[in-house]
Amino acid sequence: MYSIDLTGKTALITGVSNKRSIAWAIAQILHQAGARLAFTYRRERVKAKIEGLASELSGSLFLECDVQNDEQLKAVFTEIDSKFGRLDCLVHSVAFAPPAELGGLFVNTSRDGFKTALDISAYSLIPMAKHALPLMDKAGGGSLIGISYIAAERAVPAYNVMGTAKAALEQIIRQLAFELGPMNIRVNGISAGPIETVSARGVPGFTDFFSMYEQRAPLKRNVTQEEVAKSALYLLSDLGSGVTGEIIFVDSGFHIVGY
Ligand code: 1JT
Repeated sequence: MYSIDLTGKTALITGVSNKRSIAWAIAQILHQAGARLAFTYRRERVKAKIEGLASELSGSLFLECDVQNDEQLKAVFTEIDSKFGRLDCLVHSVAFAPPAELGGLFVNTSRDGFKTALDISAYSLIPMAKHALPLMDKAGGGSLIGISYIAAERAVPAYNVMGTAKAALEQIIRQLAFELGPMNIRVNGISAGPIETVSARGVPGFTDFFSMYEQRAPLKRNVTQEEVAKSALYLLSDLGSGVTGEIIFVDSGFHIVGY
């Protein structure tokens, strides 16, 4: 019999900002599987919110981490090493682009907007993997995941520079999978369908995408955070042991449709 038991394992979860966050659904499912969790938050204001959410997840660590800050990134892993002594799973679920970059014309993408979007949404996985490596090596291996979107490989209106960032993220996933494979560290991505998170709600035209999936996707509905979390659990646990460098679509099958 195969089962998922993460007792004695530890996971670092980035990108929880509220109860609708994809990362929050992943945190809950990893907790149910028995993992000890560490959360990073961007600002002190968000810390209280995450601590409130995670209050039932006893033994969790809460660490400040602006992914654009090298010292903070490093400190997160030093802290995990001293409190947990190992790391088995890492969830990269952070993305940002300045609001002006989404919804308008892609030709108007600013140099600063491009730098910010790619720095936060794609580059950040590289130093995370670097610092996770010795901790995962101690544990005999590990599993990292990132969250992507179909705009990484197709032209999607309004998503603009975030599509550029997701394309970079997906290649970073493959390059890291190649480099960390010999240490038994797997790196994969989940390409999610549109989900009504707080960051998505602020995007002009987002609701149109929601109804398009209901009409065109094979499953004739949208996906939930929990459905993304179930695939995350598979990739982060031993069930995904032979899988690395892969991007799995959790999108009601939308990406296979040709009309
Ligand atoms: C960001 C935002 C990253 C919204 C995001 C995102 N990844 C997915 N979404 C939802 C979305 C947004 C658009 C879209 C489809 C889905 C907002 C803040 C910056 C980071 O267009 C088709 C625009």
